[in-house]
Amino acid sequence: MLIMKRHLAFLGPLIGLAFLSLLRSGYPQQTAEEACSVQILVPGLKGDAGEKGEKGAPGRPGRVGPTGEKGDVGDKGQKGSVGRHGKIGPIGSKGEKGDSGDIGPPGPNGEPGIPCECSQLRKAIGEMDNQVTQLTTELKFIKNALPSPAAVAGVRETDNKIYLLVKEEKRYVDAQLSCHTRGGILSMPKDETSNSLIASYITQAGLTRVFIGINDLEKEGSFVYSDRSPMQTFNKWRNGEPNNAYDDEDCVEMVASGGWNDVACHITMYFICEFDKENV
Ligand code: GN1
Ligand code: CA
Ligand code: CA
Repeated sequence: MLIMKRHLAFLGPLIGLAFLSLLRSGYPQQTAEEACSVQILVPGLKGDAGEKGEKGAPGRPGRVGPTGEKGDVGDKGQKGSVGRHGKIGPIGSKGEKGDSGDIGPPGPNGEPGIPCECSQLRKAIGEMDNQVTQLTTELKFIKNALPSPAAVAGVRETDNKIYLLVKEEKRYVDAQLSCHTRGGILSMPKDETSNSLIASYITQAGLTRVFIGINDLEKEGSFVYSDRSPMQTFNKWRNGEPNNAYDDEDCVEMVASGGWNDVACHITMYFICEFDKENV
């Protein structure tokens, strides 16, 4: 077979092709002697058409076609499932203060204290008791042995009030302050009895006028007593008063006759304080 192939190469491709064709078409194999002899091989007649072959394997996918036209918008899809929780938001502003809580239970008992030295305290209390007893006795003497406390102190009194003439020239506000310091208030004649008593007090002292506790400092023309109670129907205004003269009269004086007159608060004069007997 090796020898045959060498001869075929020598005779040229045409002969080789013809020989191959014979081999494939089923001709009997030649011997070495036959192959060496000079022969011209020519193609035979075209055979009959063979039977239709079996269906071949599917071809390769074709090339990607051009982009088609945009279709109509489809129907709305179904609602998706709930998404994941979002990130925690920023801290909110401080809320309003809440109501107070209930009162808690009582705490535990404290440590026992150091025993006190009571004898000194008992002694001091005993001394004070003695002083109170002595003072009570003296006060009883003053109240009972003399005609009246008014006679002692130069004051005037009604059933429930005591009036004190203070012979210090002061402006209205300072007079009021002075009465407060003494535990009283600038006198407030709220009825005929008290007004008459104050008037006689002024006369007996040889005076012409004193400050009393009436003013319209807060609202012009709206007179109130020094305890801020509004003036009632009772009044003792002199004829033509109150006139708020010079647009500057917001305090009130009582003259010896018992009449009232509004005057400037910055002028100075004596004044009369009154005290509740309950508080004396
Ligand atoms: C006094 O200063 P004169 O006479 O104008 C008084 C007034 C009276 C007035 C009555 C400081 O004013 O308050 O309304 O008399 N002023 C003083 O005529 O006393
Ligand atoms: Ca006035
Ligand atoms: Ca006046």
